[in-house]
Amino acid sequence: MTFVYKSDPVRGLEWARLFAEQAPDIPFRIWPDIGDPSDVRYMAVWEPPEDLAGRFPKLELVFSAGAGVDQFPFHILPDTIPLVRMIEPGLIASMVDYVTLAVLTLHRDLLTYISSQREAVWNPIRVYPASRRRVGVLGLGNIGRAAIERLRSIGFVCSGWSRSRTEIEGVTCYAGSAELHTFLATTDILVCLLPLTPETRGILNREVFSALPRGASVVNAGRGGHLVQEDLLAALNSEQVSAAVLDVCDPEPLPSDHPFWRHPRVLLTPHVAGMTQPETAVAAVLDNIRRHREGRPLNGLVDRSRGY
Ligand code: NDP
Ligand code: OXD
Repeated sequence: MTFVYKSDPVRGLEWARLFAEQAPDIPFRIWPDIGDPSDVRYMAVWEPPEDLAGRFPKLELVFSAGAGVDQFPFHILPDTIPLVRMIEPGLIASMVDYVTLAVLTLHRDLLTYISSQREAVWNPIRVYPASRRRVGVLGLGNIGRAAIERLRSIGFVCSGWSRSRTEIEGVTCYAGSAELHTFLATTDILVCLLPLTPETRGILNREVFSALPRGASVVNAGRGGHLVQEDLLAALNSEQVSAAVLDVCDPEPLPSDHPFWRHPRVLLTPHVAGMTQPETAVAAVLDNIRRHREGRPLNGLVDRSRGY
């Protein structure tokens, strides 16, 4: 009943140590050293091999090495084998840190100060309290809700938008496309924490930017496919959108001549907003293996018809 890990090999060594300590009965292997494929029961993988099910005939359970599963082609996995996305506190905490950093960067006009500094210009801008800034979060899942909790503790006024109706105390929550525009109209800093699905692809587009108050700003820590890049450039150029913090783009990496690299009102990071942390991820994975063995519900089971 081997567990195969196919993702960042450096963190894989930490997974191996943690498995040896906490689950010595489960042989742990790092791709491509997989041993006998017919011994493999479990796998944690970011980009799966095309012939996944054929190569591992006794596979019982597959974990995405991250929270997203848009990189996973569902058709290669029979419906009988559950696919589980990563829900683990270390990854969530790193995402919350990034979203906080991005929102504060925009709230405190840091991109303007970086440009001013390069030009040796002393240019103070009026400071407003966080309580005057409305942050709207697209996606109220594990990460969106945790980010809102932190932002509210700083004083930001938060609202959120999701597919199904969600209630969060002290937060105005909107649901479905019918309520998207009302949500956007009251959002100064828009944060995308959605999964990438056919419904959410291209959601950060001209129509959405126009529905924001003039001068609003945008954070995308979901997926590059959420953003229509030319629409953001147009919105930045017309100053409908004042600035953007982007952790994800399409393609990754962006070509070196892409205008985002040098745009003074874009802050770009190389898809590092959150990272699965071995210590907490291994605990979450082992918990799910126990659940699977005992026939209990899995935490983070992907609904392939919804795409997340
Ligand atoms: P969850 O599955 O827990 O939450 C997803 C949320 O998005 C839910 O609230 C869901 O609504 C909502 N949603 C999905 N589809 C729609 C839709 N069509 N319209 C409105 N709302 C929708 O995901 P996580 O919070 O764990 O992760 C979110 C995403 O963050 C990941 O899928 C990934 O893309 C991104 N991510 C990025 C990282 C980075 O480093 N940049 C790292 C980790 C994650 P409902 O509640 O109704 O289901
Ligand atoms: C994830 C990611 O989905 O790192 O976990 O993007």
